[in-house]
Amino acid sequence: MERTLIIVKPDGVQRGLTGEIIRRFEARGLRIIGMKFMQVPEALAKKHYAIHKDKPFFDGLVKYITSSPVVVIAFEGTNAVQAARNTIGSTKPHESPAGTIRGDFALEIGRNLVHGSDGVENGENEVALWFDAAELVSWPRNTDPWIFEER
Ligand code: DAT
Ligand code: MG
Repeated sequence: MERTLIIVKPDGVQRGLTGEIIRRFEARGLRIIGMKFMQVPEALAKKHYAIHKDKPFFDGLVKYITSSPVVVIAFEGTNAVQAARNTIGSTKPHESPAGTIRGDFALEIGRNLVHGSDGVENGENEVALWFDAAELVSWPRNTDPWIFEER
């Protein structure tokens, strides 16, 4: 079972799109295993975006994600990482197809509403970075057999 870290970024929360964004992942079939509302500490933002630390947009990215509260969700599911990325859309919202979160609600790269892990290993690592083990709940959802095929 894969894990993916989703963040409703400050613009998503400020614009009142938190519910709409979570709804799409939930409707897709992903199972919530952790969720919290928080102001992101600068040190955590820098760790999360460490891969971009030498990019010209790094400082702006850290400023954006720490500028106002976010909602962080850990999801679990088969193919969770790629499925969530497809639900989110492209990094540049104006190139993102209609029907995706960014394609439906965003226009600019620096206001792209939502984060999702970009690989299976990153999904594991990001969930571990943002959540303590005690904040994650492992639970059998009654609809699981209707969403996850038995193998
Ligand atoms: P994504 O959020 O689609 O996973 P990413 O991991 O490549 O995209 O980059 C993280 C964030 O950094 C992205 O959501 C917006 C910002 N970003 C990426 N490339 C950028 C660029 N060329 N100019 C400005 N901001 C950029
Ligand atoms: Mg990314």
